[in-house]
Amino acid sequence: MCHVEVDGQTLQLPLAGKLFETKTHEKRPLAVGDRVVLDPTGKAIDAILPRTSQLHRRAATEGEERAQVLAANVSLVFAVASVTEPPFQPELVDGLLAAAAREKIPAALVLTKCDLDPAAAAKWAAVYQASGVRILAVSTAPGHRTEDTLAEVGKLLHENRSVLCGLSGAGKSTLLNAVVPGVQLRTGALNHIRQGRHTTTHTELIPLPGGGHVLDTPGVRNFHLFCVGTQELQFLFPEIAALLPNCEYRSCLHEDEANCAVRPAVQKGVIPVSRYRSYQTMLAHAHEAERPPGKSGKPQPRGGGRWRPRR
Ligand SMILES: Nc1nc2c(ncn2[C@@H]2O[C@H](COP(=O)(O)OP(=O)(O)OP(=O)(O)O)[C@@H](O)[C@H]2O)c(=O)[nH]1
Ligand SMILES: [Mg+2]
Ligand SMILES: [Zn+2]
Repeated sequence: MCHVEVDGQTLQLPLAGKLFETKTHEKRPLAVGDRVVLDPTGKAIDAILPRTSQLHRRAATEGEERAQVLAANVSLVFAVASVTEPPFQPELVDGLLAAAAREKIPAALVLTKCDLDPAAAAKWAAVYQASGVRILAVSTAPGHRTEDTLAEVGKLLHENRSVLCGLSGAGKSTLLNAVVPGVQLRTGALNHIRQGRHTTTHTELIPLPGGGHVLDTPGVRNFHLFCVGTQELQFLFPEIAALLPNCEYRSCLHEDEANCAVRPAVQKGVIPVSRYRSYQTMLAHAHEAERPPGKSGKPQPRGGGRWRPRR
């Protein structure tokens, strides 16, 4: 059953059986944020309209590689990460930002809990300065509210159909409660989170009074790109791609090629080490996926052929 907004009312409707029969690379036929067509009776979902964008990751299941779409038809991705408690996880943030870049969805990095560690907030803001995303350092703690950046988040929320994504306990639901009057989402205590429990348990599309829609998602532990190509990857890291013209080889992947411009930039601190490490990890997986079938021992994407991102 799905919740479908029809003429301002939310109905609970089933999916037509045929939607489960089409074999695709996706884990589920429908994603939160999808636009659908109902059957003539108006009692079931008959078709899913093509998506304008989708935030998706490699599904965490064993066996065949599948894509899990976390949000469909979004115009802005908020990567929400606390600067401490839980600690900032660069690989998760970089995976999210890369997935957004791949779909050409603008992204913003929200650094939460700045009241707890202002120095860490400044450090991570500096790391992402050249990453091409807007950085918003916020605190929602009473007495420490960062009114200016919270107002910026509010403005972006009202202008977009956004998705908030990040680690459990990062403060996604708290952020929405703090900036959107009338929204009262359940938020979790930290001891809860330390035990690995999520507070938000399913993704919901919330219409905002004053315009815009937002998808609050349950925390994710990782964000790996689905079927990404080795040559495509650097273009998802703008500060790395910017140096490609200075590398000797146009096909340089900035691993151990001669006269690469990227590695010295990492050594000099021009490219943050954590960003380059994330790139390396993603590249290792992309190499693995590009190996011919049988040699890698890894499952190949369903349908054989290379999956291409939307343009
Ligand atoms: N000190 C401080 N604590 C915060 C801030 N933002 C959120 N928190 C706390 O962080 C905890 C987790 O917040 P949630 O909003 O439930 O986190 P979430 O990202 O929605 O977590 P999931 O729903 O499990 O994905 C709560 O105890 C919040 O009070 C902040 O700016 N400062
Ligand atoms: Mg939540
Ligand atoms: Zn290079």
